[in-house]
Amino acid sequence: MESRIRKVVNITYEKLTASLPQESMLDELIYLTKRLLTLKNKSSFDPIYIGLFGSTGAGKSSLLNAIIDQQFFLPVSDREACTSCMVQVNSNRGENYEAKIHLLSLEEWKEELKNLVELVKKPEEEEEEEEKAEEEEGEEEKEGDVVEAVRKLRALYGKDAEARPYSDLLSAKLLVNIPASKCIQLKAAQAEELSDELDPYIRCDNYKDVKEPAQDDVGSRMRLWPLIKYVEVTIPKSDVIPEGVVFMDIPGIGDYNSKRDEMWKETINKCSVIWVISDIERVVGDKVHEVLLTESIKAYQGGMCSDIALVVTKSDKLHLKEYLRKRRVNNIPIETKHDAILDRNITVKEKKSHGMKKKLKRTLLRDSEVLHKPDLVYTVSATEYWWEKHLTKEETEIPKLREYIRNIYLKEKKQLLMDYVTEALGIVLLAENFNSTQDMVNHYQQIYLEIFVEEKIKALEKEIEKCFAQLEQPLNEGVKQAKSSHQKAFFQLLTQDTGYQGFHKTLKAVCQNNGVYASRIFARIDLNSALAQPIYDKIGPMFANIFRIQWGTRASLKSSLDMFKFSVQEKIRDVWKKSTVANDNCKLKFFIAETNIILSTLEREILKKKLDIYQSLPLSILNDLQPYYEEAAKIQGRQSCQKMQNILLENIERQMQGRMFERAKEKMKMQLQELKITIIKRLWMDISTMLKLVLSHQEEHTERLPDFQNEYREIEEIHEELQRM
Ligand SMILES: Nc1nc2c(ncn2[C@@H]2O[C@H](COP(=O)(O)OP(=O)(O)O)[C@@H](O)[C@H]2O)c(=O)[nH]1
Ligand SMILES: [Mg+2]
Repeated sequence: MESRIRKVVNITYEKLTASLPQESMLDELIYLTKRLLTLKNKSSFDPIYIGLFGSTGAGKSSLLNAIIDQQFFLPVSDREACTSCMVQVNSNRGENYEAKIHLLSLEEWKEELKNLVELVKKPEEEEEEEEKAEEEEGEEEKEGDVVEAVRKLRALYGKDAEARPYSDLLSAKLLVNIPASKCIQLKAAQAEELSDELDPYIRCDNYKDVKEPAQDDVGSRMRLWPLIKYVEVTIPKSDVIPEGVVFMDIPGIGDYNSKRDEMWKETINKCSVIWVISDIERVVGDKVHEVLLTESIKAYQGGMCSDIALVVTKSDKLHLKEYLRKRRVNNIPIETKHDAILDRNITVKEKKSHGMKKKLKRTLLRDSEVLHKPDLVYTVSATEYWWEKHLTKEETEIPKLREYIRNIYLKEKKQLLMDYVTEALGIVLLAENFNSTQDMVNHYQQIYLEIFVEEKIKALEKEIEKCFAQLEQPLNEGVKQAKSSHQKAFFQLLTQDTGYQGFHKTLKAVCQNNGVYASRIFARIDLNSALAQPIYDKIGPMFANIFRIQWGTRASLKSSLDMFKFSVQEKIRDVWKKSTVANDNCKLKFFIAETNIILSTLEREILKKKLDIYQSLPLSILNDLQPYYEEAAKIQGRQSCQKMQNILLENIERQMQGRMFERAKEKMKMQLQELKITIIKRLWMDISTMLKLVLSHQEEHTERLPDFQNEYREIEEIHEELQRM
């Protein structure tokens, strides 16, 4: 269907441009050609992003390899050996496997360097005692933030880099060259070959043995990893993954570097589907995936996400004897590992689906589509997909996930195609229209229509205000809640009696990064969002209701827009019927098609704006707290940890009791107000332009366009077929 419609659009364009006069084109013709050209050049539809969201080691890369049916493609991490950067997997029509490694610019690196140096700084004399204990402990906590910072510095500046001051490092030459393009491109004919090439860049385990700056090629490659911003890989067209699907491998906690962290957030928000990935041995009890689920629900609320699932990995990891001993119910006898795996899969699914539904219901609407999916939880095994030792391919559930992707893909693609066809229909109708010298309505009817539309837009503005006003009460309740609650997690962090010695460094990093820090030990810390959470908890369902796009209810923005559209379309049908002017229905059809396009374009823009509105709360809070973060970040010397805690606690408490939350609320309301104005302005402009095109008194043009009857019929046919699907 896509190629059929593209063909018609191309033919229409050729026909039109061939017949156009060279000079003094009428406005209508200019408009028409421009629209058609835009449509023709829309080379591919927006990709559909699927996010695999999980901690390092959860099995994301292995899962992706299985899904794309390439056993050795994305490097798999054995014991923390791979950097946890974001990886984007596309497919294209080419023959090759390609990778692009995007690097931080020198400026972006310098910004990170400053924070890293602070983090690894040697203790000043007064602090020494505090620190000594920590150093002794150091060896044990390999994953710590400080250890990671040291690794990065050593990779780029050589041995003992952590002992050098910032100014020194700033002027030092990096042991690697950053290519001017900030991008390294690799290409290979085979998946494995590319994987081998990619591997040294993102592996970071061997640097420790490299004492001296390795100037050779491989050594240099192995030092680049701290600079990687993200990696983009492209696989050739594949039978298992439809074109236009993009996978995003998203590490669980975000990133220390603010540029990367920004990207991390953006990426989550552009995913249509988010899979929270969790290891089966951790999924029960471990809380990490709960945090990830909360992040995903935020993306569902604020971003493009319309579907969430929990994918539990490594279902093959099972010790039969242990499992049997722990298993309580004995009604179904289990003898083989195969049976035990499947048995556990069922239990995990039941338990996790239940928990997820409970959590989703708290923030989303009861009739949200995601709550009514047959499967919320998948239990997969990437290893067994290749081995088939205990499980069949079907039982690894990899094919099931592919089916899932296919369904999402078809659903979204159908919608995109529908929009495209509707637009084509409108344009061809407009072209047909051009030749007609008949007026659609008489002069009075025209004025009458214009007034009608103007009034309807005014009424719509009121409706939108009413719609947004529904947030007022939950917002107020949220502010009240935020002020009175002691926001446990948040205060726990700040008042932590540091059982963990490196805590004050973490706290320092939190302050340096304005309250947001992806710590290896404490997972993601985001003080501003944590403070806003009680408000989010209160407004959640209503916010979802207002911005819902599936089944509009009376309370939603979409239903106000729909009502507006229907009443305007109804009116023009009415006027057209009563028109005394002799008339074909070509103009009427154009009008209907064009209003549909205007409104659906607007809806897509609203979806994008939604994110700004949703994020306005923590941004406003950050704005109020910034001076105190800065103040605390400067603290040095004896008992710096205690001092930092005091500054933060005192000031945050004061701000909380002051108007911080009210200001956040006002910011959100302001954003809503802005959205309303944008909607009204856009509608007014687009609809009056369209009315002018349809209703303006037509004079006999000297130019005549060719006949587009055939093209029109073909497009209409496709349109109907799509509707029946
Ligand atoms: N037994 C088993 N191990 C797996 C499976 N998938 C991944 N792993 C192992 O888990 C570790 C981390 O996997 P990786 O895909 O790199 O995780 P990522 O960091 O999330 O990308 C590696 O040692 C893999 O071999 C699985 O299905 N079964
Ligand atoms: Mg990985």
